Amino acid sequence: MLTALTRPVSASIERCELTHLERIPIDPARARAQHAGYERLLQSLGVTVRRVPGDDALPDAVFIEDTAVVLDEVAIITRPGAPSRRPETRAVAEVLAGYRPLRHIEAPGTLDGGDVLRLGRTLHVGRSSRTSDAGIAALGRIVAPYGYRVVPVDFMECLHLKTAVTDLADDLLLVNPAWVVPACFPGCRVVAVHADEPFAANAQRVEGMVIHSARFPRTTERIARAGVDVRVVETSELAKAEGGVTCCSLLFRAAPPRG
Ligand code: CIR
Repeated sequence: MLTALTRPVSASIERCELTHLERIPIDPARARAQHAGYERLLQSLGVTVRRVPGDDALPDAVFIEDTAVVLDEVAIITRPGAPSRRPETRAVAEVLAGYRPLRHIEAPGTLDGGDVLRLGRTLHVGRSSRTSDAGIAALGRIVAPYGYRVVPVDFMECLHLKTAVTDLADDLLLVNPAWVVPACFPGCRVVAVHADEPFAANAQRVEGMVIHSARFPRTTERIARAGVDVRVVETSELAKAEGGVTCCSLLFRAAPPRG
């Protein structure tokens, strides 16, 4: 059973962190409607959606991916790179504790879940303005006993590694080659984003399917041509807050919660 933890759009989303985008007005009601569409799509694909309680004091709370890295064996609660986002982890940890043993990234390390791309037993971790070498090293120490290896990856011009590259299948990646070098992921075939759609490399695998943003039709077409079953969802309002599709959930295989 696949479970997705999501978190509601905060009334304060207009005060979100922004790194590579200009601030433009965000309509929280429209963002909520798009987020609900995303949750409905997950449900239609057979995913159990569980909402972590919202908190209007936390503008970026909807981007729950950044607060944890959930593996089959353990969940790692992150220490987000943006100080404004650190209080987001508490409520997520409370819910995740029902599904996995918890470990934590401790100060001074920082790590955002959006920088962690898991390919099999390898965690590719982007070095970013949010994720520090100390955070990457701490993650490596936590996951090594479970048989995972951590590989740091350099990328540029976007917020998180998973803005630049995500997986479409076990050996197939969706990449913006201007932002991350595909050779960082040996043995994988690559679908490149359309040149007019640089932000299109963020897609989310759900069972045999992939969720992609309706903002990038030319890249969606390339994904479909690669033989991938792709479903689209509106994300224009959340994109103004520098969010994509993966960042709106923590997706993991779960037995029913323990407590
Ligand atoms: C931030 O800057 O932290 C948020 N406004 C957007 C986070 C998006 N997260 C993600 O792509 N994993």
